[in-house]
Amino acid sequence: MSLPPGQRAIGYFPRFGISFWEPPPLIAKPALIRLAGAVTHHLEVPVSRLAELKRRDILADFHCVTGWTAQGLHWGGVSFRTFYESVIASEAGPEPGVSHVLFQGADGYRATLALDDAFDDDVLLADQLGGTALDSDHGAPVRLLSPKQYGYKSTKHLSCIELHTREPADGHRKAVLRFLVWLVKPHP
Ligand SMILES: Nc1nc2c(c(=O)[nH]1)N[C@H]1C(S)=C(S)[C@@H](COP(=O)(O)O)O[C@H]1N2
Ligand SMILES: [Mo]
Repeated sequence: MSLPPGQRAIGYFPRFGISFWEPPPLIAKPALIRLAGAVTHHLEVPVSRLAELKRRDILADFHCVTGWTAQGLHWGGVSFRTFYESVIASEAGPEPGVSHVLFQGADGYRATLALDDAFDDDVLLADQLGGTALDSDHGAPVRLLSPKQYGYKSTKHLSCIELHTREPADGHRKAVLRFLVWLVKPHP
């Protein structure tokens, strides 16, 4: 696949992120995804539910806004749209007018997608990479994958999905994270 402007292909897929000097976060067992925000029922969904839903495989390049691209990654998981329709809509009861979704990771990382973008066919809740369970470098036990957007939208170690009826301030609570995100966001 051709690369977006300014990207350079590297022959591997690094662990990356704005807290890469810290170890991956500890994940409670069983791992849960909390549903919050503009929903009538706040609930926690076991990550193991993903095994019961319609599965989807994606072959995609992964572009970090700092300039590297890892090519031809093979992901497995459940499309976010499937998860929304079969779990969030029926069990959490979204309020009318949901327009944005904030994905939070167990390390406190936050990224917001417009609902339309999150419903793109290739946006996954990914729990597999290269045919095996996602490892902690790349976001175990489950991460968002939005391959048409830069990597910073693809929250790793997904712990909470928060619905919003307007664009939320997805400001990071740690000042150092806010600063690092501010550094990378102006990239075209
Ligand atoms: N929870 C969490 N998710 C995150 C990050 C992070 O620091 N924490 N970094 C983001 C950025 S900037 C990129 S490029 C990708 C990197 O994913 P990788 O470590 O699997 O290469 O994860 C994104 N998701
Ligand atoms: Mo990134």
